[in-house]
Amino acid sequence: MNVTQKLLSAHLVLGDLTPGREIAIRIDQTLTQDSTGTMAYLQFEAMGIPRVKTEKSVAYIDHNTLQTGFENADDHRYITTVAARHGIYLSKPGNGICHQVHLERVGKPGKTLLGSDSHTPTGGALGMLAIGAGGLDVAVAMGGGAYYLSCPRVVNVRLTGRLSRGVAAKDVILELLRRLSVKGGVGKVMEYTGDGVKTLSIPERATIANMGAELGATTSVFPSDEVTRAFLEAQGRGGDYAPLAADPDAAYDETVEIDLSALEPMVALPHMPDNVKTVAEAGPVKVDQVCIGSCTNSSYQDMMRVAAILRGKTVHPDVSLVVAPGSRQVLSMLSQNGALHDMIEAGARICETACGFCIGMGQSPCTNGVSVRTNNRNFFGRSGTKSAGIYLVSCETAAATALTGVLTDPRGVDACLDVPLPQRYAFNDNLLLAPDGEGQETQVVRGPNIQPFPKAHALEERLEGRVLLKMEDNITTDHIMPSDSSLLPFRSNIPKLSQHCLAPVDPTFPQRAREAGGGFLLAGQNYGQGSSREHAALVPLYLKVRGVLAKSFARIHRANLINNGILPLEFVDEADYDRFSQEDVIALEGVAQLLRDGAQRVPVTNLTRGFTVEMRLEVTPRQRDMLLEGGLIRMIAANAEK
Ligand code: MIC
Ligand code: SF4
Repeated sequence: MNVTQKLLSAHLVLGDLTPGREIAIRIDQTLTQDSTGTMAYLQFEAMGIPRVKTEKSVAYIDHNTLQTGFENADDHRYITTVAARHGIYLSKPGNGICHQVHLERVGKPGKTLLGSDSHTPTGGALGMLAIGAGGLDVAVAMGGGAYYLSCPRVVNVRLTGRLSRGVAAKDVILELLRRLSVKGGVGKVMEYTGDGVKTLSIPERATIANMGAELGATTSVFPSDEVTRAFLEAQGRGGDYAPLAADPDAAYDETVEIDLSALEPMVALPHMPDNVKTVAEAGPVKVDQVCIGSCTNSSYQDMMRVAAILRGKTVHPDVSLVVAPGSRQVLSMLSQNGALHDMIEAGARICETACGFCIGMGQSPCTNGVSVRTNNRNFFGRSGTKSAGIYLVSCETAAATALTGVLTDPRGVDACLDVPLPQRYAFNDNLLLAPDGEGQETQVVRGPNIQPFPKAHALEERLEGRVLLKMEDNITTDHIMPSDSSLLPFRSNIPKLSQHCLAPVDPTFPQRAREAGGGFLLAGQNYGQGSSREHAALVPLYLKVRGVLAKSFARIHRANLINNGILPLEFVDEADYDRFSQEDVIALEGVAQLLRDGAQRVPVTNLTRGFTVEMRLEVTPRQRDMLLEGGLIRMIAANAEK
């Protein structure tokens, strides 16, 4: 078996490991972050389960830390109290970005982790099966329920050689994105093998596993080896180590070869993470801003390389350099060893250890600005400035660029980039609060910003409605439910969010959807890629969207639609997409009965143009029940009654 099969089979509670078939796995650990967590805990509360049933569940507060009003702080207080009441660990704001802290302090080789954040696969660096999902799926896992997924195909990413000086782990994943695209990983696990693996530290593996999310992959995994052992020991967690390796004769569904020695610094140009060129090909683009941090690139090793490049120099006069270390542990170590001083002296603006600029929580670039960043997504508008262009690079490229003011290949920098890994990290869990006692006496505090979430209703026999919006390929959840400093505070307020749904595609959409009393969406390939935010389903549900007609869907978003009773319909013949226009009125006849009968295709009639096409509605029996009942919560309630 390969590592993925070992992890899956050790946790399998339903099905067999045939790619494409539905399986269910037991979840050992969960994580939530605040911007998806508030909703996940409201849903967990609705299930009426007193105490989480996982080995460890952690609630992180790291996204909405820009407290410009009472809303974020209200969410923090709600999460703090709900965590204490239900046996969940709390990582306080200031402790760091969920994925970085989970890697340092919580993740364990051989375990499964389900997180309400699409970059949960970062944990794959430790030999975990770490998967991102919607908040509702995570709520179910906290209650001891299995996680259902389509059994992935396993890609062998065989690494040989060793990265040369100035070439980083980020360049490995950017190269994969260049080759495979943002949909290249859909339905697959990227499993890293080969001699090159042992040359990569855990934080470097984490960068690669993290950004596997941008390939659309179910997750990414590394073996757990001596490098893993050393990392866990240095974190004072040697006891958590367990070895995990593929069998010598392990089989894979596909193989991709990467010679680390042959890689060069890479950059993803605006506005898609797969729009990748070498830094040399991109040329000396003039830069206004450089932002270093995020769950992709904010480890101690990353930050020390940045400090080494900046030491004794000054940021270019035209550049604003922002540095946000990924965790309190990292920041604390930088402050102890003088690296922070080097950054400050060079002119870096040091930000809180949080998601910050990565999710548009501050540091929006200037009009038409060029911002070079180390995070994982450069989707249109995500930085908070629509006219800005975001370029994704490694920490080394970012730091070199900050000094020159133009996109710069870091291989020429005059600095020592060999950062010795600490024998012992400065760990301190005083901001990772353990839930004490039974917790049931804790009163859950809900502020006025916390509104009830919408629930679907049972599927009717006949659906009719207008195509409210026709969209192209690769629409992200940042398009569907944008998030920036003005909207993130309202993640527990669906009515408020609904005023901005799909606005980056068409600002008139929310009003038109309301006036039409709901309808359908029409999209191209890979609809709903990106973030795990369930809001991209909950808000359309609130606006009475009954189904999405698309060429294909991204994994997490498709699950979120079904969990919320919205039909994900796929064109059998992609050419049919062109036969539908915005404003066409369509109807689905007898759809509930067809589902009950186990049909995997349903007829969709275009009443405006007078034709009918077959569309795929390939759902498992469990998903069928969810759609018929009106979503996962109603299905759970119905099953409980039965
Ligand atoms: C993101 O990077 O887009 C986020 C913000 O972390 C999201 C979660 C969210 O929308 O709250 C993700 O990746 O799932
Ligand atoms: Fe936070 Fe950005 Fe990572 Fe999402 S991708 S978890 S917003 S740092």
